[in-house]
Amino acid sequence: MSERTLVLVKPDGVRRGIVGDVISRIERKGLKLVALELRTLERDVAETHYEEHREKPFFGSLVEFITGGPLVAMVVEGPRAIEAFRGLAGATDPVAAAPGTIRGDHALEIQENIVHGSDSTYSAEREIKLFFPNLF
Ligand code: IDP
Repeated sequence: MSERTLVLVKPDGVRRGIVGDVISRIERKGLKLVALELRTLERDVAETHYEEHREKPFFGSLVEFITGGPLVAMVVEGPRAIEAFRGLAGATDPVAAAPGTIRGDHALEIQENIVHGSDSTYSAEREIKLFFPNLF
């Protein structure tokens, strides 16, 4: 059974020219792109996207970072796409992320960790609706 996940190449990934590598890993894995957009997030969209972190000390800085330049948003589809993409991304902290993963290969900072991938079917649906309201 196929499912969908929201993937972001965050502004650090776009700035550093890693978009092609991320898309290439998604396609190599056999996952399919069903929507893709380059955009700079408005503050309210960023705050909604990260609403589960609203009370965290890094929330303000995270919103500044994610709105600080263009990002690439994608909807990716395939069998267990949520788990499959999180496997490609690696652990949240890039220092702990395994080599061979996107974060393990490209980053050192926990905030500027290149990509986002939805963490559950509930978040995937919520995030896809937020970024691509016309897809449903
Ligand atoms: P995830 O992106 O791997 O699902 P979450 O814990 O949901 O990880 O955190 C969301 C994002 O918030 C992370 O990808 C990272 O950019 C940022 N973040 C998480 N923990 C910290 C922190 O301790 N300091 C600064 N930023 C953080």
